[in-house]
Amino acid sequence: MTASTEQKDTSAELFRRAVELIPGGVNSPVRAFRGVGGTPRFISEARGATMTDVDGRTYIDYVGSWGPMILGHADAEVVAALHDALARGTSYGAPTELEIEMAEEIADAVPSIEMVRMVNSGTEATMSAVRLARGVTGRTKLVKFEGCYHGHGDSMLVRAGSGVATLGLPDSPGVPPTLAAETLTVPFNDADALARVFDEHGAQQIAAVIIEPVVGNMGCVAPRAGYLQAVRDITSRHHALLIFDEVMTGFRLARGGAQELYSVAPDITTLGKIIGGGLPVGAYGASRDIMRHVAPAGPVYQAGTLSGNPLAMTAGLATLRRLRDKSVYAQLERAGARLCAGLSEAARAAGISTVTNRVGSMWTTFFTSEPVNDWTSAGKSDRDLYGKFFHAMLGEGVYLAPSQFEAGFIGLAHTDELLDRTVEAARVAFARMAR
Ligand code: HOZ
Repeated sequence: MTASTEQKDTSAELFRRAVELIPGGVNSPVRAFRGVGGTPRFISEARGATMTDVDGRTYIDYVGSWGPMILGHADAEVVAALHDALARGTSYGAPTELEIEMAEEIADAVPSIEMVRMVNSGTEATMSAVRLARGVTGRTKLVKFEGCYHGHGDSMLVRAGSGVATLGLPDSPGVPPTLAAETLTVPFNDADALARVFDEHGAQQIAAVIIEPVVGNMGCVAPRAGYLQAVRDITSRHHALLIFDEVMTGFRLARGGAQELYSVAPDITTLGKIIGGGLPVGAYGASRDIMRHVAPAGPVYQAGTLSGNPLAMTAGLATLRRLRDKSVYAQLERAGARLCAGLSEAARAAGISTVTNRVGSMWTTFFTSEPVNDWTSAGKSDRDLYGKFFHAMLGEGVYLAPSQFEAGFIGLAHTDELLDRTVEAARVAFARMAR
């Protein structure tokens, strides 16, 4: 290739600068591309279902900021609402009516939530939910599931999915062993294993069980029929609280999240992503009886200067109000089915073994021939093949999660034409991989 025809790689130049100043060159590990090799694309703008990098290459985007962009990037209504809000100031550190409207919207949508506290990220929401569960029950132990990820709080970084799994890290240094010992782990989709942990560790010690009701952080993994109800029954029997981490699934799988889809009510729910419409946000909510323990109503302390931030509330409300129209979920279901059927067929045609898991608009293609329903089976996926697929798709203009252990997200801006283009790109990618 002559110098004049060489493709510019401004992303690589920016990454070289970034690694000098930011650990690993990124502000969140997975986006460093270590799970797939190569250097991350630096993004200059995004619109609808596409993102454009600093060299002007445009990609059909299935990361969607890891879930929030259900309406698509730079949605006109969200942007207009934000413009309007910006002119009135960006943060007050004092209450606003917007926060009440957000709480009303969430309580109206999510069956088990009567009261809600806004925070600034999903990590903050899960940390706060676990503290609340411990405060309410007076017990200390937490049960989580192998490969589930609930942010980077100390109690949750035990056998975690997402970036921890992507980087193949053992449990993180910096988490005090005494605290890690308070977290017990069991396989997802195995109700007997959960029952055994309650038998072995004494129901009196276990404050809560935290679960992604549909896992996104080992790739997309659905609960088996009846599994979530079994988890509900076991926790109720032992008077432990059940926390559904719906940071990914909330307002995505249904307006009321996975708990609406599967008709299972947790005690505490954590939310994030979509409820901020692309701005930093999280929330946790529960019955009045549980939430009255949170300060200043009760003694369980949790606070935040930017909590309920007016810009985040504005973007979130503009997004959530559009999701009141439940036909959006039928549209997302159709889009998910169209994409995943196409991807599976394209892999089959190329003779490549894949399993594509999907619930609504969350999906993952695993490179394995066995069903993927827990961390052990997800871990059998061929990550080298995923990396090849990822880069072949990137070359064809499709931006997938740069890790096997993350879900893909479809939004309302993914038109049939874009979905079909993605399947065509996959045909090319799989054919290249099969050579
Ligand atoms: N770990 C998050 C998704 N499961 C976000 C990763 C990122 O933003 O890089």
